[in-house]
Amino acid sequence: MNKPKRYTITAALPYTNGPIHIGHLAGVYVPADIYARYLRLTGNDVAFICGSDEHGVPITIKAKKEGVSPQNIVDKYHAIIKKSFENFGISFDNYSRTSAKIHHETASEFFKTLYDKGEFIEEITEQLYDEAANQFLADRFVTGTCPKCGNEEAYGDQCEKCGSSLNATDLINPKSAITGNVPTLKETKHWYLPLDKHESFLKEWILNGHKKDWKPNVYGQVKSWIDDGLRPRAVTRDLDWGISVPVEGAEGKVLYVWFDAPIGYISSTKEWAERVGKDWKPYWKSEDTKLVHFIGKDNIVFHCIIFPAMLKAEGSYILPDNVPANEFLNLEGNKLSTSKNWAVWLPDYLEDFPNQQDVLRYALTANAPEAKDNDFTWKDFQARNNNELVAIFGNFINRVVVLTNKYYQGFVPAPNEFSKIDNETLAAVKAFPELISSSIERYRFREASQELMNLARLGNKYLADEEPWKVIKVDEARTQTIMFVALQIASALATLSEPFLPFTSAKLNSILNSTSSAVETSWGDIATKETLLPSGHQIGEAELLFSKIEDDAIQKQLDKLIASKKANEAESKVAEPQKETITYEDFSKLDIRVGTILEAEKMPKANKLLVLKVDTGIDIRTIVSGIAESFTPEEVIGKKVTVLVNLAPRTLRGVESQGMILMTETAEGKLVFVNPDDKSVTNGLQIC
Ligand code: B3M
Ligand code: ZN
Repeated sequence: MNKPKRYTITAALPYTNGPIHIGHLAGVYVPADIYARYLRLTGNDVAFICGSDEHGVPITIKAKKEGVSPQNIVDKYHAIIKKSFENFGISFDNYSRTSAKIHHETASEFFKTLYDKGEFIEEITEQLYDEAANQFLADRFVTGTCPKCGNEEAYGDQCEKCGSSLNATDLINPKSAITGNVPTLKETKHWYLPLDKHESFLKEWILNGHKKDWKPNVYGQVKSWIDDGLRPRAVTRDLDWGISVPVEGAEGKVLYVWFDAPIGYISSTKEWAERVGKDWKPYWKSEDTKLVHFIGKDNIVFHCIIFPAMLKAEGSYILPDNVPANEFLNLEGNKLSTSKNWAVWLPDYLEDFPNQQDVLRYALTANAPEAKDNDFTWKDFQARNNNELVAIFGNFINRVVVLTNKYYQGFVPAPNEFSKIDNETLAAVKAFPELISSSIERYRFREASQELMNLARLGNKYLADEEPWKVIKVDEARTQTIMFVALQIASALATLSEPFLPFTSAKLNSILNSTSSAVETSWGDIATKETLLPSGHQIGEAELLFSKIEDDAIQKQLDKLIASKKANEAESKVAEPQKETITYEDFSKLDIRVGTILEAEKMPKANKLLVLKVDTGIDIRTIVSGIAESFTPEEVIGKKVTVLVNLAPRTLRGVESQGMILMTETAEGKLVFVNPDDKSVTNGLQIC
């Protein structure tokens, strides 16, 4: 697209079923904020939009768990999340919520428009139903095995492992998340968005269009869905929490959360425009607007296929120019998990590291999961702070400010003749805005943050090489020039760091006294202006920008995680109650023998299953065993095992399993072969 007239930047609306953690910040909000701040700083018209996603099953489930109303839950977490964003300097122009009246109206109207245009299919189908809970089971109310990848914990609308978007009835072995029961089928009427009808448009727009510049992870996922063929998707649900379906004959039904939530971007924009006296429409309807959605990888299908199909069907909206979705961030080698409390919650972080928002922002950006899942470790966090922010950025600024105050009472000195090094250094500084811009505009925020650090490195090296603290003793004129050059670098850093380190940038601008219009520096000035901080300008006193993080502060965080791990183990250690007593006759029916595993291989497309050939002493037979997550095939070949040989055969993924290997599961969830001498096999563990 030509240079856009304005930008609409959206960041995924967080579910208000808990506070937010570093994974959310790294994946979505920090990159979106860097992008928005950068665009504002370079003089663009920007609407940076977000809000709380307050509908959907996760919220109802949380409310049920806590025995309070869903409203209660969303009010609580909306406030907490909003505060966290403010605390971390996420500079939304508007942060709304999907329970707002303006959103209910906008989403209802959107649905009505599509309904009136005949864009939906109305259909009565059999849906999963929990007889005991008296409720239809959609989305996260039902879990089961993903038909695509075999993940046994897929949800009714999506598999988080392979990213597939699912219908609840697609799940193999579905189970109610409310009661644990196996659901029955019951008829109900719903409205479907015929994605198949939009397939050729989506193909044209994404695959043949200019979307090849989308990130490979995003483009690849979208392509594979389109290649698989799209199917109609229900956009209504039988639930009592959400936006009522605004047509007749839809009593007791609400809009599917993924139908209403993306419309939340539009309602939040309307709310903002109303507040600041602007017209919202160009931000969503004008072809010269660039629309960019920042999301995590589990939201790709909704933003690249379903929402664009909705917008296209409506007819008057623009489509996203890019959807720079990130992969996931792990924490100390494990998947972030709310239920296992394996996370760093933002409110907790701020309590332990007050006023150190920029450190986390920087560590998360420098290590962002842009192209693949990445690991956050506290050691890396400490190193980013101590070795980069403190030792390079902070050290450089501190030296410049301290020496300027010491030698010149805080006044920028007049330079004398520039040496070759001075000229090269000043020229190198001028190249940085373009370098950083280019990375940001290609959504490479890690790279951009490293370029920023390279500028600080350049300053640090310049001072270390020129040694003004030595030169001052012999050559005052030369010292003036060195300090003048160093002050120009400091000024460039103050401006260029703003998108990444907004708190530091503000502090540095105040130290350099560069907020008044006479010396205020814009992004573009750095490359074009001869001088950023003119001689005679007076700067303020030195103040530390960053401080060293000691080992004990890091150990405290690691201890917290160890405590979470222990709590999880203790929870899962609760011994199963003893089963009912059986007679000797019952027992004697079991034919249990010692056997040896002769061969083992992974079952294709199933994460948990190994196909084994076992010598039972009476024959050699095939047994399919759910141990693939604990053992590689190589590890089990040759192992002596206990086998239940007269278990009725069962076919698993087309392979007949003729028996069962006896195993037990340790408190850490690791499967082990039954061998009471094995240290990890403790009393009370059940044979499974
Ligand atoms: N609430 C899902 C999530 O947090 C979601 C995003 C909505 S964006 C319109 O994964
Ligand atoms: Zn899957």
